[in-house]
Amino acid sequence: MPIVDAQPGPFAFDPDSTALVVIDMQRDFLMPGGFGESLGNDVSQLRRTIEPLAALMTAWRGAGLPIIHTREGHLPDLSDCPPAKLNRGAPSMRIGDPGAFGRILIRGEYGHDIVDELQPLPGETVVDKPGKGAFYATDLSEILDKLGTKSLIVTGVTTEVCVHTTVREANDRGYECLVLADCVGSYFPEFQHVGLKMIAAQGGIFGWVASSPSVIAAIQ
Ligand code: C5J
Repeated sequence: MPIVDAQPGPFAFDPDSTALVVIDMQRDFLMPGGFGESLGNDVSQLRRTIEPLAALMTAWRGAGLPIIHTREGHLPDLSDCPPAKLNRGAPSMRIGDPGAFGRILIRGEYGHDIVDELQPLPGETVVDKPGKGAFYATDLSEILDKLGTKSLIVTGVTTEVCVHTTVREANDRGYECLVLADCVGSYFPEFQHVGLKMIAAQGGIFGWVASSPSVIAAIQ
């Protein structure tokens, strides 16, 4: 059983029952000129995850293990977007408004899709989610059950929002979660720091934290 050096202690996982989850690596969040940057965010804080994540995905695919990509977004008629979420961005930039890369966070738009460097391969699972957590209003549980998944390696953006929400949901559903510090990103360095600490605190209250080279080494 591969073992990864992690916080708060070693993380052991069976690759045959482990999935790599790549959360919301979408152009709307990561691209210069896009939605995230237009809100005043520093996208370089997210973009630093692209290179290590690409290397991890290559190794993960090379080992024949499953990758699950997620995208946060909504139907074009916004019927799956609660008013409380929609109105949060008013009046400047709201979900569904025209942005530099199409309507913001709307399924099918260029900005809603995953950045070129991390595009899913044909046959890989892409879960479209209307919420922050990847389990809410999706069939992720059923997908993981079919794969026989017990452990998740969690990556993506943003650390304190969709990564955290998904890890908390997964933890409550009985999954062991390892979050990779170099493959998750926040626009806010202090949230990145504290967000990771919160996961591994109190003996790993939501999971473990490690870095991608140790996972790559463990599966080779
Ligand atoms: C946000 C996300 N931050 N993927 N989405 O709205 O974390």
